[in-house]
Amino acid sequence: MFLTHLRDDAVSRGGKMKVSRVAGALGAEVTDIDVSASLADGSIGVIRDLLNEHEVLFFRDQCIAPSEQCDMARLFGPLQTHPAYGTVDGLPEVMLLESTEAKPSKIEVWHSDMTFRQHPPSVTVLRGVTIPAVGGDTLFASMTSAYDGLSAGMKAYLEPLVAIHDFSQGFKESLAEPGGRERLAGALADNPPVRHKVIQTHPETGKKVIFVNALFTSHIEGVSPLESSEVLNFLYRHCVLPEYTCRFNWAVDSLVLWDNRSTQHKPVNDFLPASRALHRVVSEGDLPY
Ligand SMILES: O=C(O)CCC(=O)C(=O)O
Ligand SMILES: [Fe+2]
Repeated sequence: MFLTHLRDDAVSRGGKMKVSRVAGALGAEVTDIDVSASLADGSIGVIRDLLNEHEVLFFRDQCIAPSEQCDMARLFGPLQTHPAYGTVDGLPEVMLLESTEAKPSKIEVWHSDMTFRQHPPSVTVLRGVTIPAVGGDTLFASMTSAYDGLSAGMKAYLEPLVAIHDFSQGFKESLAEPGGRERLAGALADNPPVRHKVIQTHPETGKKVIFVNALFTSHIEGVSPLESSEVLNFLYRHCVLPEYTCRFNWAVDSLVLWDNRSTQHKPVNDFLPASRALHRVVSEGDLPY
C-alpha cells in the first residue's frame, strides 16, 4: 500500500496533479500530469519544489520526445554530456543506456551520477524506452536520511573529510576491454580525479547529505588506506539500509527525475536475457557546498 498524501499547494499550482509519497525516506509518484503540455504552458515549474521535497519523482505514461526530455532537464540547469556513453542520433545530450544479452549493463553498484566531475549533474531525467516484462527495477536511497541516521560522533568525524572521485575507477570494466583504453583515452585525459567533501550541504534545501559512492569514490584523503576503506565500506552499507530506500518498477514511457546531489541509485540487473533501454539526460544545477 502506498502512503498517500496530497499537497494542496502543489495541486493548485500544478493543475490537478496528484503527489503520492511511496516510501518513508524518499520518492513520490506524480499522477494526473501531462508533462509535455505542462512544459508548453510553464506549469512544470512546480516540479522543482516537489523534487526538493521528495528527492526522486516518478511519472507514468509520458510519451515525450527526446527533445522534450531535454527541455524538462533544462528546467534545472544547462545540460551535460557524458564522455563514455552512446547517445541518440542528433541529440548528444540524450544518453542511451542499453542492456542486452550480448552486452549486459555494467552498472552494478549503488552510485550517484558522474561524481568524477568537479561539477556533477544536479538532476537526472530518465525515461523507459524498452522495458522487460519482469525485473529491471531501479532502487533509490536518500543520502539526506542516511546522514540523519548517523551518530553525532560519526557526523563530527566525517565533517572535515574530503574524498577523491575517479572516472577510471567507475569505468574500470570498460577500460579493461580490448581496445577500451584507446576508446576512452580522451575521456580519461579530460577527467582526472577530483575532490569532493564527504558531507555536503544541498544548495536548495540546506540539508546535509553523505556524498561518497562505491562506483566513483576511490579513497578518503589524508587517512590511512585501511581507515579510508573501512569508513567508506561502513558508509556504503549504511547509506542503503532498506529504511533509506525506495524502488521503482518501470514501464515504457515511465519518466523518473532524481536529485543527484541527495540520492544514490542502482539498477537491478535481474532481467536477462530480456533487453532494457532507457534515455538519460542530466543537468548541471547549483553545486552542493
Ligand atoms: O538503469 C537504471 O535503472 C539506472 C541507470 C543509471 O545508473 C543511470 O541512469 O544513471
Ligand atoms: Fe546512474
